[in-house]
Amino acid sequence: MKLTGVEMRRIAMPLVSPFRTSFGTQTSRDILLLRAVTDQSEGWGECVALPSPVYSPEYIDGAADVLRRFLIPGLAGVELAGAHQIAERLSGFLGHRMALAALETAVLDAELRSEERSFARELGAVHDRVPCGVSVGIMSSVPALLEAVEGYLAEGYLRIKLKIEPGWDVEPVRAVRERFGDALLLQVDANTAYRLADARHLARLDPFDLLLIEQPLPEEDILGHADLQQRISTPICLDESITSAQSAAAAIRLGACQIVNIKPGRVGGYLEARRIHDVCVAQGVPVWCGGMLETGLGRAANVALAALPGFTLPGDTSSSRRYYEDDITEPFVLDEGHLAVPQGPGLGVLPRPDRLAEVTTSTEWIAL
Ligand code: OSB
Ligand code: MG
Repeated sequence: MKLTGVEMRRIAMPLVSPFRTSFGTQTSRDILLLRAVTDQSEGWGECVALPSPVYSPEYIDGAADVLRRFLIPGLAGVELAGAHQIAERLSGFLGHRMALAALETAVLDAELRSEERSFARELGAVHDRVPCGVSVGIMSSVPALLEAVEGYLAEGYLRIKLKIEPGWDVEPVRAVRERFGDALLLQVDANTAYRLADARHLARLDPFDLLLIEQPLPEEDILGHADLQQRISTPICLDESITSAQSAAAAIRLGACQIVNIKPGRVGGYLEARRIHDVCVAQGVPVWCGGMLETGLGRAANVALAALPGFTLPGDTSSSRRYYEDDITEPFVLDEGHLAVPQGPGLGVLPRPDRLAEVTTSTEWIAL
């Protein structure tokens, strides 16, 4: 298989409601899509980089630049036995995992489509549907939060994740727990908003029987998470800190987390995501599939990944309508709290041409 070129396409997608986290508020999404064209077929990849480097060091224009200058040209003239050779081939270029993940995904999709194999089968999925949670942003008031959570529960979501930050933590958690009861699967995500000195404050979340607290401390503070875990009983789950199977193994060994959030974009692609899954299974650490407000393209691959056996907690794999009124693919629809794993070749979904044209803001063809 040889790559003949890659189309880089930017799309603008309004969100159905603003999404506020400890690092900022998103009201619409500016997304980079890749369409990889090989001598045999073509495939799609969605880059999860945000417009600015506030969740990870990557940002969309930076991802587009490194793809255009280094990653895509790095595959010129290369005969690939498969997409699994891409990461090794480009290993001289450091970092930029979200950019790399998008490229590897697009080529893997092309490869699998030409061989009529699905992502689910290729990754090792063992379920045909996956249980879904929903990530609920920081709200203007506790009543507004309770109303949002009530709506999501009515839709069937099986687990609620509340975004927290200093000033929006114990009270919203208490209110949700009191209103919806002890049986609700509830967890929180701080997106690095605390410091180890906040340990006593974070211990105030312990009585609420949370499934986990996601990434309380900064990305590089692995030892801080290990120390914090000694001082709180809520299990720590890492998101931002886990950038590879190697960093996952180290974090687990050091006692920095008991649970891992796997986001393929953050770790350089679905193949590395599967390696993290394998490391965690070997260590008895539960994993779940995170999300980056993906369109149906990224969601299709995430849902396939979430069907691997070690994904024992509901993921941030919500329905299309939680994010977008009109997704670019056929919408993912929640059925009794689950999404069906796509079974068709490759991602099993394609952008609808009319909708894609409507949301496209620019396209660029990189010929090899
Ligand atoms: O920390 O999990 C996160 C969205 C953007 C950036 C970071 C995160 C998130 C989410 C949303 O929590 C998850 C989703 O896609 O629903
Ligand atoms: Mg997170």
